[in-house]
Amino acid sequence: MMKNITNPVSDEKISRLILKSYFEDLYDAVSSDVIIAGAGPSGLYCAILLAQKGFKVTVLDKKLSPGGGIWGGAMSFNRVILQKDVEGILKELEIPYKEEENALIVSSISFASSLIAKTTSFNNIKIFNLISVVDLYYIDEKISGVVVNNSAIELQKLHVDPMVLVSRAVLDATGHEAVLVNLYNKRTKVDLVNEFFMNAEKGEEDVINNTKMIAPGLFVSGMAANNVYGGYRMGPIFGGMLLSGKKAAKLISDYLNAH
Ligand code: 48F
Repeated sequence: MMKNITNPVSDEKISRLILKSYFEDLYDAVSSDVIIAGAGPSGLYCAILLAQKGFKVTVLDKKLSPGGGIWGGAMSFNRVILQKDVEGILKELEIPYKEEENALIVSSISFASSLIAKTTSFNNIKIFNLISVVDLYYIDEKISGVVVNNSAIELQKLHVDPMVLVSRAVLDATGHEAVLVNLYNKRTKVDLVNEFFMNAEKGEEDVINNTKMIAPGLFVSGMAANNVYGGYRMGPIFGGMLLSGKKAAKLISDYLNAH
């Protein structure tokens, strides 16, 4: 009988190729210029802009799918809204949109998948899902990387020691939880305020203004920034998240160029 597949791949080869490829990348990610914790809109867009400037970037997300809060749209209705201010960014990322009432309507599925596809198109960005940041790495009085563990191990609360990935700068883009800033706050008090009530117009301004350097080497963007500084929370509107990622990329590249 004629075979449909003329280049069959054995199970043994599948295992070998996957392990070799994955661990080559993970080995390479032991040291980067920037580690971004959280693959939501602010983290992913920041990664893209830093990679365009030539920095070596590692993106870590604890969940199965990168994309953070984009996928869910609004109350599970798969649409999100962006301000016309970011129309240029949507064009650059090749994300289709429709304009109505002076606002842009975007499918959350095309937004998340295009942002992820763009991120994975850079050789100098390594993206790892199912890896949780569990602590900060602090050397010479500056944040110098993160402590990580496998998310399944974290979920099961197994007693398995984590490992360190080093970097010259770290971005907390973990969304509402602001995980890294909270970890920093456990050792050195930061004025952590917690996000304020829902207000799209105020929250979207706040998220850009609150994108800052928290301590030498540690930056915060996106919803995490509003959580830290008491900015208003917001629903399925995402222009501020992209502009926060853009501001974080500028702050981080200025910091890296100066150190
Ligand atoms: O929450 P998220 O999408 O971050 P964002 O860039 O965007 C916020 C919006 O999605 C939304 C909003 C719209 O206006 O307000 O909330 O601020 O993505 C955060 C990502 O961080 C991951 C998490 O799985 C999510 O994908 N994350 C959280 N904790 C950790 C983590 C951790 N400890 N280690 C690694 N990733």
